[in-house]
Amino acid sequence: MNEQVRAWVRAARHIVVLTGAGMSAESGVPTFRDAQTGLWAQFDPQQLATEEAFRANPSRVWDWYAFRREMIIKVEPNAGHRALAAFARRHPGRLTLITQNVDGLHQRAGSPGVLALHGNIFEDKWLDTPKSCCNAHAAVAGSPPYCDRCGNMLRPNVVWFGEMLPVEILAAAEDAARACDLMLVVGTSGVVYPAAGLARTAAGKVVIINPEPTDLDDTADAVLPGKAAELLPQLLED
Ligand code: BJW
Repeated sequence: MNEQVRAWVRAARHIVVLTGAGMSAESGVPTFRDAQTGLWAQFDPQQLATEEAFRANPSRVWDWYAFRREMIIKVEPNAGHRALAAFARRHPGRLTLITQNVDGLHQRAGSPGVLALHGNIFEDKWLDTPKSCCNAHAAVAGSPPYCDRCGNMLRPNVVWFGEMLPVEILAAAEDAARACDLMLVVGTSGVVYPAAGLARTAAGKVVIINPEPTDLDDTADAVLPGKAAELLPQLLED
């Protein structure tokens, strides 16, 4: 089956790669939904990944993201991230990389034009619409930092449940999915929408790369049971 998929890669004029948390698992970043080690195995997403949770307990949510930032800053892109970046360098314009990950590892590996659907954990933004007094550089240090004039708080620039994805990035991802001849869906459980819906609207063949079954397997032309950092370098070498 790998040989069949390698042939599809070689023949495809426009490849879309949609990645999720499993893409970074071999770098040492926990996934969300793994039953033993996933982030949600220890924490309830509704208590951490919603605006409502942040407003109810800002320091708890801020500290959880601060903990994850400290963890992610210490890890490195893996062979899968590097294989994607190298392919894009060798084949300019042939690969569109869409990620649900907020860890920035694709960008650190050198992938150009990454469409980051769920934001960037290393950026902050104001919780409420900023007023003229809100200056992120002058925010009072705290957990979370805040504006000393109006009390507005900084929050991580990630997309929580119930929030809209960045409109232009989602539109570009949808266009790419509708125009591709091959989509590789790597390391995602496929349960979170609208990201998972991209695989269902892909114009071309869909290949799942994941050691476990996913909610998107029914839409796939091929399922490769394996790990991202092992399979991507094999599939993407010329
Ligand atoms: C490996 C591996 C290895 C391990 N190699 N693989 C339609 C139907 C149903 C519900 C909805 C719907 N449309 C919208 C919704 C609601 C909601 C949703 O999807 N809910 C479902 C959970 C039921 N969606 C939203 O709320 C979205 N917003 C939205 O729709 O706005 C529109 C709107 C707004 C208001 C009113 C009306 C409409 C926003 C979703 C935001 C998701 N945010 C999070 C948190 C980001 C910040 C943070 O990091 O804290 O994004 S949740 C979390 O899940 C994170 C991830 O990006 C996302 C996806 O998870 P992912 O990447 O798939 O990880 P896992 O852990 O689930 O899977 C890892 C996989 O890797 C596993 O399969 C492993 O086997 C595998 N793996 N090792 C390869 N080595």
